[in-house]
This record gives sequence, structure tokens and C-alpha cells, in this order.
Amino acid sequence: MDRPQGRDSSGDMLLQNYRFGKTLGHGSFGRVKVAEHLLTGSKVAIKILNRRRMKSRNKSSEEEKVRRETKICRLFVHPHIIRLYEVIETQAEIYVVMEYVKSGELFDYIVEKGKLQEDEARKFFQQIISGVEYCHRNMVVHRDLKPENLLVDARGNVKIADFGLSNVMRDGHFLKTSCGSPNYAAPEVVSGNLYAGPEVDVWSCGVILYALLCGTLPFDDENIPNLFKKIRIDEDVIQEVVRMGFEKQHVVECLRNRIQNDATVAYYLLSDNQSPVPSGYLGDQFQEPIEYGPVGMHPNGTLNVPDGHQFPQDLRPQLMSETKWVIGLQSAAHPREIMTQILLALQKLNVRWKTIGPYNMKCLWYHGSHNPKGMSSSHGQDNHCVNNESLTICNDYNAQSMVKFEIQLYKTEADKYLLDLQRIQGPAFFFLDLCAHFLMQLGVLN
Ligand code: 6Z2
Repeated sequence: MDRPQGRDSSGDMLLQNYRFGKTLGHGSFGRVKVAEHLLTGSKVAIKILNRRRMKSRNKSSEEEKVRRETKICRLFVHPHIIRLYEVIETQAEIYVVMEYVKSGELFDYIVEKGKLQEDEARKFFQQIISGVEYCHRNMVVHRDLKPENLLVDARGNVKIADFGLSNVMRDGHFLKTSCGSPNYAAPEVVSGNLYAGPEVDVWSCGVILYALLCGTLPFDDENIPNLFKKIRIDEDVIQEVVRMGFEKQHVVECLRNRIQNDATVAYYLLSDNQSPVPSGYLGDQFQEPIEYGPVGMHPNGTLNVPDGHQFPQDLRPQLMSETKWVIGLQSAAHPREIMTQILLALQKLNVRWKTIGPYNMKCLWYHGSHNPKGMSSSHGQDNHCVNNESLTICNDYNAQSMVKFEIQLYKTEADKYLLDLQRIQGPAFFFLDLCAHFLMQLGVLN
């Protein structure tokens, strides 16, 4: 028992509803204790965070973690996600009252049992996926999924814990933060590339499934740089091709554009001979190819354009079966040149904008306000920049035909830029229409 003594603030009053028991574990943040909720007799697990210790160590990051976790978990109700019941703040500490899970870590379970039977692994995996799907549906990426963060209760049910590294996704915005355990990290995360969010959790789930079925990790090395090398699979093959005397940038470019030459043939031969031959239902060579249109819409409202449809100038038509999909529009032009092209196209479409940053704008467009022949920009209206307030004022046009959207240019990798358009407000079809006109202006669609 160690209920805090102290001033009778409301936090201390609330703590009197609990009787504290033994410590379950220690984290970077503080400790987790088991407690009894006196009114109901239910057992809970209480995370105790010491404000002073949090401040002295790394104020912003520690506090930020707690805020994130509590903000997200408070709203979540799912059988495979740890419940958060209440947060009690006292002057010295923050008490986070959570669901108590009787057994322990899935990690210990695997270590103890070695690899699991397929039936048991399947049950765990389905439960993990159901919890992760719930997070993603609610726009949260966990980013630190691993057996050490998964609890198994007395009935053998999985509970996802530790949302300290999670993040809220915003439609059309990419994440870059590299976090989580390196063994479970996706190639784009270890390479420091942009990611939308869910895909990094999906990768971690794959690593967990491997660990469940094999009792070992698919990528492991004591040396972190070597571990990263293993995770970036095709990177190794590229290196091998480079050792044969080809220039790296050239190899990457040719692979990306599906150009057949000595370098790419060597690459495919090496990579095919490294990986096991696909078999069974996943390796069916008679599977029907999936056909995609040239430009599509991601369900979250982001515009999808196949790689190779580069803009503004170098448009390379490709066979549909050869298209590799990316989100947004990609270009290798100078970012300032790309922005100029974008602004010119927007101006032609009578779009008004407010600059948020050099590569980020909030835009306003009225459906039907564009001139299909592109003749309207000589209206004496050469400054399309507006201030914040006028973005919400509708003058000549009907408010129902208004589309608000955001434009952001991202740097993806060396000399590659990605343009993303995101609808903020207004009918989705009008936004699609805007996108189509915009692509036509840029010369991507004809
Ligand atoms: C809830 C937490 C437990 C842990 C039982 C929260 N640990 N229940 C338990 C918890 C929690 N039960 N026996 C042994 C260890 N922890 C969610 C409040 O943070 C810590 C935790 C979390 C994930 C793990 C292991 C421990 C202690 F995988």
C-alpha cells in the first residue's frame, strides 16, 4: 500500500477510490501498480508518472508521450486494446487508471513456449489485427507494435498496450518520425522515408506473425546498421549490382522505370535467386492482374497518380501492367520550379490560396469558376493570394459549390518531390473535378 499522502486537492480525493497493491513493472515513465477500485472491487493497473522526474529527464518528449497515450486510449473501446478508465492528476504525479491484464506479455509467452501452434498463432494474430484495424479506422497509428507491448489475459486474449509512440493521422499528411523497436520497423521507417501510417503497423504485424510461428525474429542482428541492412532487403541486392560496376543512381532509376538493361537483369536475377520460390495460393502465376485506371482516388481523399506520370514536363506513358503506384504526384524538378508550375495551374483554374509555408497552401475553389479554355486569368486579378478571413467568405459564388483543399509538396528521397492534394471541405466530386482540371493544367492528364 502506498497511497500518496498530501494536500486535499481533487486528485487526492479521486485516488481514495483505489487501494494500491504490488508493482507490475517499471517503465521509462515510472511504475505500473495493480490496484483495486473500492466501489466495484475491480482490479485495475495504474501507471504512475512522476511529474518532476518527467520534467528533469526530457520534459517535452516524456510529457508528450503521456499526453498522446491518454488522449488516444481514453476514446478507444475495443476488446483487444487496453482500456483507459480515468486520469487523476495530483501536484506531484499523474495516475493513469487502465485495464488490468492478469497474465503478462506476449513476448514472455513466446519465449516460454517457443514457436506456437498454428491454431494459437492464428487466434493471437487475428486479435492483433482486429485491434490494429480499429486504431487505423480511427486514424491512429500505433508505431511500436511488438510482443513486448502486447498483453495476454488469463483467457488467452491479446490486449494492445503502450500508445506512447502512436500518432494521429491526418488525411493526406505523411509521417516521417522513426520510432519503435528496430526489429519491428518497416524499411521506409529505418530508411527515414515518408510513410502514411498504417503500413508501418502492418509491417510490424508481419514481424509479430513470424515471431509467433517461428519463435525467432525475421530480421535480427546485434549490430544496428547491419539489422537495418537486412530490413531494407532490396537495398542489399542493389549494392551487389553496384559492386558489379553499375552506378547506383542509374540502377535505381532503371528499376523504377522498368527499363530492361544489363543492370536491371542482374538485379532481378540476384533477387529471384535470393528469395525462396513462391508457392501455393500466394504464388499463383495464373492470377488475374488487377487493373487500375491512370489516376485514382485514395479512399481517404488523397489523389493517386501512378509513378511515371511525372510532371510538369517529363510525362512518360507506361503500360498499365508496369505501373508502380505511389500517392500523389512525383517530380524530380527543382521544388521552386514545381511550386511555380503548381501556382500557375491554380491561377488558371481561378483557385485562391493562402500560403502556410513555402511548400504548403490552403486553397479555395468554386466549382464552375474555372474557365475550361484557360482564358480567365486576364481578369485583372493577377494576385490570387488572399488572407485568412477571405477564405471563408463567399462572394459571387454559391457556398455549396465551394471546395477547400490543401496542397503540400514533400521531399521523399534525394531529388524527388511528391505533391499531395487534400480535400478539407466541400463535395468530394467537386474536389475530384478540381483535381482533374489541375492535372490537365499540369499536362499530366489530357
Ligand atoms: C495492464 C501497463 C501485467 C503485466 C501482469 C498496463 N500490465 N496490465 C498489466 C500493464 C498494464 N498486467 N503481469 C505482468 C505484467 N502494463 C497497460 C497499465 O502499462 C505494463 C505492461 C504493459 C505491456 C506489457 C507488459 C507490462 C506493466 F507487455
